[in-house]
Parts: sequence; C-alpha cells; structure tokens
Amino acid sequence: MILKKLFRRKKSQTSDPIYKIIDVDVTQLSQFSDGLDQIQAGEIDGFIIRNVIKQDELQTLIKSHDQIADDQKYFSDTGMIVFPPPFSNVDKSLPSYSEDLKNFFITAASRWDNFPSDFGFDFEERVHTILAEISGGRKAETPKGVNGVGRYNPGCFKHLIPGEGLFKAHCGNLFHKEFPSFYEHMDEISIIENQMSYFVMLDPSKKGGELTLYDVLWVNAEIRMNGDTTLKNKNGETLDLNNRKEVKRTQLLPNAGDMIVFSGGRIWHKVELAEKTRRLTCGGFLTRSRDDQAVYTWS
Ligand SMILES: O=C(O)CCC(=O)C(=O)O
Ligand SMILES: [Fe+2]
Repeated sequence: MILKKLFRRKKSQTSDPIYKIIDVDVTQLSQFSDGLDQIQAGEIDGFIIRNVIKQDELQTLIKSHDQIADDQKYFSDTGMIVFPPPFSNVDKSLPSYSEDLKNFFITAASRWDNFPSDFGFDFEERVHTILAEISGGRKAETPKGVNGVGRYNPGCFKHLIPGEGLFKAHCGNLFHKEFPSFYEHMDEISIIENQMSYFVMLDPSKKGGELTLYDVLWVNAEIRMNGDTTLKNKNGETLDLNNRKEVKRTQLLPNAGDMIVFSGGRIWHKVELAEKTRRLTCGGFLTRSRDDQAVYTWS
C-alpha cells in the first residue's frame, strides 16, 4: 500500500515543461484568436497547429519543390539547401548592392505571385489564412520591400541533407545585429524585437530533425561563442548548451503538414541533425506592423 502511494507520488512529480506550446488541430484554432498577442506577452511560447496542409496538397508542393534547379538554390555550409536564397545572400560589400537589393524584392514579388500556378498550391495564402485566425483580428500579409518596391519572400524552403543538415543554435534577436540593413527596414515597418518564427513541416526526417528550445532567453545570453554550443551573457558567464543538467530543453517534432509558430526571437533554439532522411520545411519570420493593423510574414 505504502509502496504504491510513494510510486504514484513520484510519478506525478514530473517537472513542468519549460515552455508552454499549445498543441491544436487546425479546425480548433478559433479558440486562440489572440494567440500571437499571447506569445508576444509571454503568456504562451508558441503553437503546434496540426494538419494545416493536407496530404494531397503536400505531395503536390513537395513534388514542385523537388523540381527546382540547383542553381536557383542556396547551399549553406551546414548541410542546408535554401530556396529562395535568403536576403543575407545579397552582398552588402558590392557596389551594386542597392540595385541587387531592389532586384531581390522585385524577383521575390513575381516569384510569389506566380507561386500558386508554378507550384500547384498557394502556400502563402494558406499560411496567411491560418495566421490571421490567431492574430487578434489583424490581417496577415507579406510586407513590401525597401522604398515600396516588390516584396519580401513570405518564407523559404529549408532542406536539411541527411547526415549533415542542422540549424546551429540561434534566436531571432541575434540576427538583428548580423543583418542590420534588412533589419533597419523591417524595424521601420514593424516591431522586430522578439520577432516570432513560423514554419510548416513538409517532409520530416525519419530520425532527428527535432526543434530544440533551450531554457535560455535572449535577455539571459546575447553572445554566441565559436561553434554553436556555448553562449555567454553580459557578465561574461558562459552556458554550455550541450550540458543537459545545466540547460533544460523542450523538443518539438511536428508531422508532415503541421505548422509551428513560436517565440523564436526570444528563445534560443536549434534544429537537430537530420539523421536518416532529409528534413524539408517552409517558413520564415513574423512581426507586427508598426500601425498594428497587420502581422507580417517574411524571410
Ligand atoms: O525548421 C525550420 O524550418 C526553422 C526552424 C527555426 O529555426 C525557426 O523557425 O526559427
Ligand atoms: Fe530559428
């Protein structure tokens, strides 16, 4: 009797999850109409929204993605293939920078205008419909580029090569200093501090590829040391992300068709090595417009 009691007690003492991620089917989303505000207020940390893209739609989208020529894509040194190439690719040091930047936005606009017919599925529209449901009545849209020319990519495909592909530990706020020219513009039109992230899982790896959220916020550690496993705070104290005793973590593993929206600006996170088969997602960042009328998707 006593033994049984002890055992039961122990079982119920599991520690609280470090982050509050709402797991909800897409059909139930209307219960969370202020979801993005709740994330921004720190009341919750994110959503895993199930079944936002149906299986037949997914197959169409994946097939179209897989037909894109390699020279249209960007190959990173961490086993990641990105389409369209990210804004960080526009080389600031070239004399043609402002022209290149303009072309980046013009190309993005026509790419996404043609996306529904080229890819056989309107990814942007689906994502905006879903996000609008949790945006507290705001519309979800992709912002115009610098000087109102063209627009941003609402997201990009990220293909992690099995055995090689991962995302090093990062958080969105870290990028503000790394890509100041883009963030200057995003800062003018939206609130970039604590920007959010979203992505849809298209093809999960059979092993690995989890989204790991570390129990470390940007305000607690603003410096990433060499590699991606050690963070440092303003007092010079270091944190070893590989040390599970020192740093707790939550891991999310969405199924094909599920969408994740989370506080990626604030929370240090990584994507684990895709071990067995590739991992393919499509997504980007989320910020609220300065006039507070819209939520912007961009990458
Ligand atoms: O898995 C992905 O596509 C992106 C993961 C990530 O780092 C993010 O959403 O901020
Ligand atoms: Fe991220």
